[in-house]
Amino acid sequence: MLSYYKRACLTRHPLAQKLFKLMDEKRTNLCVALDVTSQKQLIELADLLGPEICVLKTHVDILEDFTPDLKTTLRQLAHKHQFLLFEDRKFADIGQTVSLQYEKGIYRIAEWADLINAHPIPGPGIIDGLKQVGLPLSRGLLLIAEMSSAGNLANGLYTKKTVEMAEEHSDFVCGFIAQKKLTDNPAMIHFTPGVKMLPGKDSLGQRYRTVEDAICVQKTDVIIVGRDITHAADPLAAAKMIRQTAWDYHTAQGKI
Ligand code: 5BU
Repeated sequence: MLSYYKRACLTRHPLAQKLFKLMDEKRTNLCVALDVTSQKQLIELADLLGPEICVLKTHVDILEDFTPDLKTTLRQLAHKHQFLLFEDRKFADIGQTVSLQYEKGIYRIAEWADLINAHPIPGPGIIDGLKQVGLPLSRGLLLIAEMSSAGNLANGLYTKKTVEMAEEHSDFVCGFIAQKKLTDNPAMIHFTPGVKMLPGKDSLGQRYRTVEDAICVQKTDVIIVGRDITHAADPLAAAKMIRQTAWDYHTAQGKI
């Protein structure tokens, strides 16, 4: 197994290099999903949990009090605690439309988010549209190759074609949202949502695998954890525990 440091040397994608080095130096492969609806909550949690994470995942469109200065605050926190910002926008339209959704509108995602993701369903034009905006800014795109939710349609040939599409656009695509490792290409980073300390599901189709399963069995790189941290009685203690557990499993895989 290659270390994240070695993988940083094996990719020419500037953002992937940055993330691999950050994970290696900070010793964390935890991405926290802060699905909160007020800016105050988002900023407080980002500041509190920032030291534990490699990536902060947001859904800015669920904020009820969004103001444009949030992007400056998030960038300052990302710099202070050394994490990347990932807006989980799940783009899914034709190239022309997604390029506008990425660059324009009230959220101006391209200005502040290091990472974004997209459904490959529209075909490679979606990558070209996003790349046009993101490549000059050294941003990165994750393709959604698999989902965590019950009954989802992203499997089999769809997932296989997604991997091919990513490889063909590896100047901008730096990895996947997936439930397991999909390629041996060391440049591609696998992010896995639907992770908790204990397995289970929620009442709306979300399915959870454990940290151990995600890292040791499915061989993913980064675990995305939301409510197991944000809904814990002590979010910082939960984040510290999950971070340590995930890193211990990672190092036990011989990736050090
Ligand atoms: P949770 O609270 O740990 O269930 O949050 C999971 C987050 O990951 C949430 O923000 C989802 O939008 C996101 N997610 C997911 O759960 N499953 C997927 O397949 C994808 C994203 Br893609």
